[in-house]
Amino acid sequence: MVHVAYVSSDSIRTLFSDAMSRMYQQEVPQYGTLVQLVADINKQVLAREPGLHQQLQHQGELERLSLERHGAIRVGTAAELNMLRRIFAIMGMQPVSYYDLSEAGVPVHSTAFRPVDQASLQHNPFRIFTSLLRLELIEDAVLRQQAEAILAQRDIFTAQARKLVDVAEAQGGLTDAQAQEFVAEVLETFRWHQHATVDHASYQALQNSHRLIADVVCFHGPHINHLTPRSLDIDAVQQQMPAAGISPKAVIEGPPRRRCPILLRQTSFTALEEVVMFDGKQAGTHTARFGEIEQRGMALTPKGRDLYDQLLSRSRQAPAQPDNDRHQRQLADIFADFPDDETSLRQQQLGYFRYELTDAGRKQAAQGGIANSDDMEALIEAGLVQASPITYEDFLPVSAAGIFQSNLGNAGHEAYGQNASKVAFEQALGSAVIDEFGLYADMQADSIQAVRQALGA
Ligand code: OOG
Ligand code: NI
Repeated sequence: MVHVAYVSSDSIRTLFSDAMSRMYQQEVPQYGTLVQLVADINKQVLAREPGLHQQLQHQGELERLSLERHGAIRVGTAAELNMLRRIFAIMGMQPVSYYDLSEAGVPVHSTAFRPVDQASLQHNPFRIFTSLLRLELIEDAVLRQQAEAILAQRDIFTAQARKLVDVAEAQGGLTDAQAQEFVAEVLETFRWHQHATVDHASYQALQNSHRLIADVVCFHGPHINHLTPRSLDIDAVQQQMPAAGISPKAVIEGPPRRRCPILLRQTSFTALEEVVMFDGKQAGTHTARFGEIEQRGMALTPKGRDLYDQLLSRSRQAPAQPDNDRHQRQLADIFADFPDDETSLRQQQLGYFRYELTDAGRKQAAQGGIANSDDMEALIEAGLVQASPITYEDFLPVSAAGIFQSNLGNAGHEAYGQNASKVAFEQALGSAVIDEFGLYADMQADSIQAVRQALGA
């Protein structure tokens, strides 16, 4: 029997994220400028902070630094979301977490497709924040039916992409040639289309209901609306963007700058106004596509996340500040209540950590271990074990809403009356979403288990 080798899903994801990056830099030249700015600042930070350089190297994150980016798309139907789940699975990306944005006046709910195990994350952590339009939130019944009818007519996938998904699922993988073709075909789904699928009046009516609805409904496909490189100093990027000719949103979302970074900080540049042809003839404009930067910190436990949510909501009740500097100072004052050293974060079980033997610990293990290898804090104290924070790989709904909003212009929308609808989302998706806390807890538990096994007498 001939043995056919299939390409790993990790490699397919890298092919895909590279292709996306190339396409987006061509489509949105400012994104290329942003990537360059982020890379320059990352280089400066690594030169300035040897400790951080060493930590990233130790965690295997140095190689993935320039690879790290996320993207976002918005789809209109359950069938589209369902097909995306099958496509992303071939790239080793699973749906993690459920995000309800309706509370923030954005008529979508979302998940993030991303790699989940340690080795795959290290290989390439590329993820796609994927939102499904909630048509039931369009108040006007006639408009709602019109939107449904328009969406029912489009197929956002090429015939060959559909065929290759079937092939991959049937044979359990793709050959090298098939993987190349699969990535090229899937890329078509995320390409920008200058021609809207509707006339200008329909676009305007949908736009008036909510700008996001027009963005999802009036085009051939879910154009990638941003890509996001990973920055090691988001404050510096925010500050230097204007000089590079990029206009950033007013404030950085998420927690303030800290000694021990937590969760995720994000900022973006505002959307481009692009020429669109309606009905093949009438020119107009549409704004949807932008660029974003992220800085990632430690994943928090449910207890840590509660504290974060509490402090964040306290900061949102405080008076809005006119600029990012003052916003950050106010945030920092409020977050003074969040411990900012690794020992406290660990001992108070606010963050997730990966435990491993030190050189002394390995020596001890080789000499037969020790009687009590259960208490990680005692082992750290004894110099046998070290702990390093586990990086947060997910998203924050309040920050995501801020990113959405900054790119929908000033025409905000009040909160939608309906509640989160995780069940409906999972039904559309065709599977449950994975609980993010479970993933981090497992990583931490596995590392503790490995230490105990190695040290146990
Ligand atoms: C997604 C906005 C959310 C993030 O990084 O939080 C997001 C969108 O605008 O479609 O990408
Ligand atoms: Ni984003």
